Amino acid sequence: MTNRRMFVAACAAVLLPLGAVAQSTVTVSGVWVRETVPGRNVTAAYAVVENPGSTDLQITGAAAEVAGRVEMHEMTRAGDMMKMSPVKAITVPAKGKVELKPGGLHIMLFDLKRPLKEGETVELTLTTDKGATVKAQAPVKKGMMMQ
Ligand SMILES: [Cu+2]
Repeated sequence: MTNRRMFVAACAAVLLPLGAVAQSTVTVSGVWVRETVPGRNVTAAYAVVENPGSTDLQITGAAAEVAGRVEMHEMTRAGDMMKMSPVKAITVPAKGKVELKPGGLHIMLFDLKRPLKEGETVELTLTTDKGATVKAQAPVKKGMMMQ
């Protein structure tokens, strides 16, 4: 009898966190941060954000230890020019993904506390509208100039 009760308790402990994850969080892969240009304390971060759950989620916040201020941006074409503007939230569709990439949606890091060099790693934190927080270790890489 004692054994059976312990088994049930162990199952409950494993199942509860998994259920919560499936509903409220996103997974982040392919994350990277662009190496800073000398003299500039601004850069951008990119990632693929997937939503394994069955309801749409929104990324409503982004933060980085190295940046004083972080915004989510989108690039849009205005005639021959690309222009970027802040967005309040990025929707990640249920069972789908959003790609944050050069020339599209991206995360902008302002007021960097130090220059970022290829080879180091920066911690990024994303927050969803359901209150989940996802941390990712983003390697710093050289990239094209286009943000
Ligand atoms: Cu930007």
